[in-house]
Amino acid sequence: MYSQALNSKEAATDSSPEADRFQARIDAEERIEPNDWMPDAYRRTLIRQISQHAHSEVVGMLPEGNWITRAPSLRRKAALLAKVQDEGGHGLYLYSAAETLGVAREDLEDQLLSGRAKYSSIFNYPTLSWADIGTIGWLVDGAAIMNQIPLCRCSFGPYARAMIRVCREESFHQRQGYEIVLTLCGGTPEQKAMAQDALNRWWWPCLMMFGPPDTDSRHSDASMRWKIKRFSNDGLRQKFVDATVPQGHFLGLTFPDPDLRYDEATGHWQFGAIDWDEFRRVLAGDGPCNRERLEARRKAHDDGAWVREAALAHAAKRRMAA
Ligand code: FAQ
Repeated sequence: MYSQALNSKEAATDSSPEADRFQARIDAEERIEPNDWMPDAYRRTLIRQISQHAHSEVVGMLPEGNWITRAPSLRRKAALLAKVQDEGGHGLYLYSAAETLGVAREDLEDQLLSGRAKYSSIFNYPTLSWADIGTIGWLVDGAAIMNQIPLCRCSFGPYARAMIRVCREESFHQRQGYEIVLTLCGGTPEQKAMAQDALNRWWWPCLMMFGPPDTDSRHSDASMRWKIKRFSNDGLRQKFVDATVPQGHFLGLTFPDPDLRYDEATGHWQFGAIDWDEFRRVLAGDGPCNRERLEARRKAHDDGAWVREAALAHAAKRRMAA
C-alpha cells in the first residue's frame, strides 16, 4: 500500500473542504489523532515513514548485537545488552503507532522480510571492532537524535508521543557511545587508532542517514507542509555536522574529509561532497551487509514462529473459557 509514491504535487491537488480544514488544524499546531479525518496521502506518508523507522530500529539491533558476546568487560556488556534491547522497544512503539493508521503489523513485517520495505541505509555497514560500538552510539544515535527531536513535534499524535521516550533513550545511548570512544582515545596508541579507523568508516554513511539532498527529496515538501518533518534533510545534516565536529576534535580525532573547514561568515562547518552513488547502491540492496541483515531478520522470524503460535493458542483458549 505504502509503496505507492506520494509527492508534493499529489498533496497539493487535494482542495476539498475537509482537506482545507485539516490543513488549518495543522497550521494551528493541533495534533491529529488516529480517528480524526485525514487525507489519504497524509495517512500513506505516515505509514511509510513510521514503518521504515520501525524497521530501522529492529534491523539496527543487528550490527551492535554482533558485539554482545565480545564486549571487553561485564559493565560494557550489560550496557550494550540494555541498549540493543532499547532499540527493539523503539521498534515496538513505532509498529504500534503505525497500526493506529489502519495497517496490520503482519503486513509491515512481510514488507520487511520480503525485501520490499526500506530501512535506514546505515545498518547495512559492518561492525568490525569494539570501537565501532562506541562510534555507533556517538554518531549513529547522535544523528538519530538530531532527526528525531523535531519528530517529537510531529503533527500526528501517536508518532510524536512515541518519539519523546525514544529520544530520551537515544540521548543516553549517545553519551554512552561517546564515553566508549573517549576511553579508547585516552588509551594505548592501538586503541586510539581503532577509534580513528571507526570514525573513518562511519562518518560518510552517517551523513547519508539524513536522506538525499533537498533537491532530490521527493517527500519533503508535502511532509513539511503537514508538519511531519520540521526541517529539511540538508538542514538537519548541517546541524549534525556542526554539533559533531567539535566533539571529534575534543577526542583528538581527524574527520575523513579534506574539505572540512569552519566558515566564519556563516558559523557552520562546510563539508565535502557526499558519494550519493554509494547511497543509492545501498538503498538498492547492494550495500556491504544488506543480504546478511535480511537473512538474520528472516531467521529470527522463523525461529519465533512457535512463540506466535503459543500466544495465539493461549488467546484462543482464554476466549473459549470466557
Ligand atoms: N536510508 O524524500 P525523502 C536509528 C528514502 S533510527 C534508507 O527525503 P523522507 C536508531 C526515503 O525513505 C534511523 N532510505 O524521504 C538507532 C524515501 O524512500 P521511499 C532511522 C532512505 O521520508 C540507532 C526516499 O529515500 N530514522 O538510527 C534514507 O521525506 C542506533 C526519498 O527520500 C528514521 O527513520 C536512508 N538514510 O525523508 C537504532 C527517522 N533516507 O519511501 C539502532 C524517521 C531517505 O520513497 C542503533 N524518518 N531514504 O521509497 C525520517 O525522518 C525520514 O523518513 C528521512 C527521509 C529523513 C529518513
